[in-house]
Amino acid sequence: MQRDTLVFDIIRKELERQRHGIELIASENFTSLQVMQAMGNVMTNKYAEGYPGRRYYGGCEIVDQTEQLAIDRLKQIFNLEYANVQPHSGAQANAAVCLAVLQAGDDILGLDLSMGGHLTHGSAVNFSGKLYKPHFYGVIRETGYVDYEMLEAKAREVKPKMIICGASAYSRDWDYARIRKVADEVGALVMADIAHPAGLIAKGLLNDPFDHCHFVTSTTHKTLRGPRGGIIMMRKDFENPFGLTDTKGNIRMMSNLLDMAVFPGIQGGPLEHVIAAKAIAFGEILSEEYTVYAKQVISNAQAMAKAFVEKDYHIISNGTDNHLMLIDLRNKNISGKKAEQVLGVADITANKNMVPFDDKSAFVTSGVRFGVAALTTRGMKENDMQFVVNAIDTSLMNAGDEAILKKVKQQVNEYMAQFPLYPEMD
Ligand code: DSN
Repeated sequence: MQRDTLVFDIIRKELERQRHGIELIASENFTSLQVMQAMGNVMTNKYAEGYPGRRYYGGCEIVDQTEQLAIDRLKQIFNLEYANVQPHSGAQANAAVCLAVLQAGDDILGLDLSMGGHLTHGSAVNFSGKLYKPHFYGVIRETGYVDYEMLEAKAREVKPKMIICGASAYSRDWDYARIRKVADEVGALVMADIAHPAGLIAKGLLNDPFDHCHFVTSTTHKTLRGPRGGIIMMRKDFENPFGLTDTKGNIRMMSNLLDMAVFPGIQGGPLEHVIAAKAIAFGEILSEEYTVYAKQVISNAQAMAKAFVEKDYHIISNGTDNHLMLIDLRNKNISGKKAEQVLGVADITANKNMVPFDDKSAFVTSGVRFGVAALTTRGMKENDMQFVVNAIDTSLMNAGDEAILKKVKQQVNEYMAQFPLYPEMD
């Protein structure tokens, strides 16, 4: 076949875009070259429905090795009894847990999407809000912290089958023990979705959810810095408490029900090339180098938050424990939508985000979310955060001035040249 230069030229442009800009999308990161190389190889050719050692296709003995390695390394990172590395995404991981433990119409309780939660935690437009009966808790208006009293009151009122904790725009740590306590009281299971802070939890820099939550799910491409994908984990396997059975009517261990929920429940063939890349990323996470990285992520986020506060930006909860922060722009007279667009002109990539108790729609929003996982991978340190905040502030305060935005863009491009990205690709 002729080489498709049209597509490869576009890919090249994306590489240049990533190199030149300031990447602040909290859910993004830059994988290592070896993680990317593992994603583009012959394993993409292989069908491997089933699990290592018990597949529905011949010729799986080699891909079994990488999948087993990914499972073993993930278990080592978080000290687990069970890991499933096949979910194609975090949403699939959450869907599989729901399929394994819930019946259609069951009550679930999660953090409201408009308060920092996630689509798969019960949103009306997602399977989780369509198949199950969703209820929500929020954050405290004055402090921006999760309202645990509201969570407990809701749990006692609706007696959900599952309480979901975790968020996509929440900068504080979680009290998993408190959530488990009320869950036990009302007979609920607990699922923690740690997609955002997983890499920081891996290194003990945030509270450990595993002893308190029955299930823990994550993506692998945010702070974990692996390929795009999902995972499901349990520190301890257990017999399902709702008497749910497999197709033969047998009560099964949760590990078994979770495996069956991923395949054949919601997915077909696993992406063995991506699983090989997950194995590599998990190996990297076990290294001392990654420990240094994870600590730097938190230091950078705190330096960035401080610089924003000094410029009178309103960070929800007034700071951060993790890699991200959510900023309410209402005192700056610019919407999240406009901020995202203006920053884009200056080669600063971020996303508009609703803030708690927002008076604007999800398409406009009053807020913007910033995360530092990607910039930290590029080698930026605390003192670089001041440049980033200055560039953001200058852009937002001169939103209508093309000449100033062009100048900021030029400064951004020059600054980022100090932090080479994938030099091997030249
Ligand atoms: N889209 C992801 C995020 O940006 O947080 C969540 O799915």
